[in-house]
Amino acid sequence: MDFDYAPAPESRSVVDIRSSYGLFVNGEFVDGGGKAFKTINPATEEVLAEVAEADAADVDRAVKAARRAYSRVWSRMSGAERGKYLFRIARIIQERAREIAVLESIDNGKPIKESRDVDIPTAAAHFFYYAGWADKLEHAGYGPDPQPLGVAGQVIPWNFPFLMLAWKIAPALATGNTVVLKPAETTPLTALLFAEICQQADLPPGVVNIVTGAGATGQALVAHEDVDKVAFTGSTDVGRAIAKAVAGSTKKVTLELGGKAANIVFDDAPIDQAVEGIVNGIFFNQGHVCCAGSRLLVQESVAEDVLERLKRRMGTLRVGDPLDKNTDVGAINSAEQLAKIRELSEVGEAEGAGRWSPPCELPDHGFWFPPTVFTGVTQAHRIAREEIFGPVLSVLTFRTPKEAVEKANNTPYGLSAGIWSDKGSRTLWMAGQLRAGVVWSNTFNKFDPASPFGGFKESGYGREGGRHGLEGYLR
Ligand code: TAP
Repeated sequence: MDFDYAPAPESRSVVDIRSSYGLFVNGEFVDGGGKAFKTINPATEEVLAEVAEADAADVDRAVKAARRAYSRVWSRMSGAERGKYLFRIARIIQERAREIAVLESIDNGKPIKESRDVDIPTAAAHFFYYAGWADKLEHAGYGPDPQPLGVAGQVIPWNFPFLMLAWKIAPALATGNTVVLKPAETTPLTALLFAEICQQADLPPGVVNIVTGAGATGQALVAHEDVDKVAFTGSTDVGRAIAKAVAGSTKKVTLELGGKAANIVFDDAPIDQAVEGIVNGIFFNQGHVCCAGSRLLVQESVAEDVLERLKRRMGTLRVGDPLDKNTDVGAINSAEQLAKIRELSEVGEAEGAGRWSPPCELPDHGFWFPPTVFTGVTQAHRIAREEIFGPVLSVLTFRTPKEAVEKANNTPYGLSAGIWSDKGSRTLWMAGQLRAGVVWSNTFNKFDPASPFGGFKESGYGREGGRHGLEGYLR
C-alpha cells in the first residue's frame, strides 16, 4: 500500500514582510535614487515587496559611510571589541533563525528544511568562527601585525542569499574592514533582515551597508574608486567583466564563480550511500549550487545498477511547496533561470542524450523543473560542459581511474569533485590529480566555516572560509 505524506507547512506568521524596503546606509534605511523593483515568491509568483534600487549616487553614499566608519571607528577598535559584535550578530542569527529561514524560503524558493537546517545554521557558524579570529589575527600566518584593507565592495548571487552574505561579511568585519554589500535582485529580503540585525546588535553605523539593485548597482559598486577590496560570487561571465573593470587598480579581488563538478563513483563504492550522495550533489537547492555534482562519472561495471537505484530514489523526491517540511526540491528561483534550464535540457535531448524524470506533478503557478537525469552523455555534449544550475544530472561512464581523472578535469571549471570508493589510497591519489578546489570523499556538499572553499581555472580565484579566508581581507 502507498502512503502519502500529510502536508506539514511551516508557518509564515514568524516573518513580517514589509510592503517596501529602502537601502541600508550608515545604519539607517533610506530611499534609493533608482526605480524601485519588486521581489516575488518564485513558488507562487506572488509579489512580496517593493525594494529600492541604488543608483551610482547611492552607492557613493554607502561607500562614503563605510569609509567614515572604517577610519573613525572600526579600524581603530581592538580585535577583541570587533569580536564581541560578531559574536552578538551570530547569537541574534541563532535566535531569529526560524524567521530568517522562512523568509529565505519565501524569497528564494528553496525547501524550508534546507534553509532551516543548512543555510541559516551555517551562516551563524561563519559569524561564530570569524568572531573567534578577530583578536587572534597576528597568529593567522599573515605576519605579526596584519592590517585591514579598508572598504570592501561585495556582490552576491541568489542561490544562497543569507549564507553568501555571511561568507562575505563575517571575515571582512573580523579583519577590521567595513562593507558595502549588494544582494541579488531576486533575493534581497534576507540581506535587509540582516541590516535589522546589525541595528539590533548596535553595530556602529556605516560598518555594514546594503545596497539593493540589479547588475548596474553591482557594477557601480565594484568600479567605485574608494573601494579597496572586491569580493564577488556569481557567474563566470560577470566575474570576467569585474576582473576587467578593476584591472589596473590597486583593488584586491576574490572571485567565486561557476562550476561543473564531477561526482565519481567506483565499483567498490557503497552504492546506496553513493546514490544518496548523487541525489544530494545535484538536487540539493534545486541544483542551484556552484559546486553541484552535475556530472556523474560512474564506473562502467556498476553503471546499470547505479542508474537503476538512482531512478528509484529520484522517484521518491518530493517536489513542491518550499514551506512544506517534507519538500525535497523547491521552486526554481526565477523565470529567467527556468528558461535557461529548459533550453539546455532541450539541447541535451537534441544532441542525442537520453532524458528521464520521475513522474511528478508540478504546481500550476511559480517556476518548477522536475529532477532530471541525462544518460549516454559524452564529453562533447553541451550539457556535459556548461553549467545548467538546475536539477539536471548528466551521466558519463569510465573504466579506469586514469580515465575518470581525465574526464573529471576536462572542463573549464574546477570548483569541486566527489569520489566514492572503498579504497583510501585510490581516493587520495585521485584527490591529488583532480584540478578542483574541494574534493569530497564518500560524501558531497559538506561545508564548514573552518574549511577553505574556492576554485581553479574559470571557477575563480581566492579562497573563502577558514584561516585562508582571512587573507583576502588583509594587507
Ligand atoms: P550573476 O548573474 O553573475 O550575478 C551575481 C551577482 O552579480 C548578482 O548580485 C548580480 O546582480 C550581480 N551582477 C550582475 N552583473 C554585474 C556586473 N556587471 N557587475 C557587478 N555585479 C553584477 O550570477 P547569478 O545568476 O546570480 O548566480 C549564478 C552563478 O553564480 C552561477 O554561475 C554559479 O555557479 C555562481 N555561484 C558561484 C558560487 C561560488 S562560491 N563559486 C556560489 C554561488 C553561485 P543581479 O542578480 O541583481 O542582476
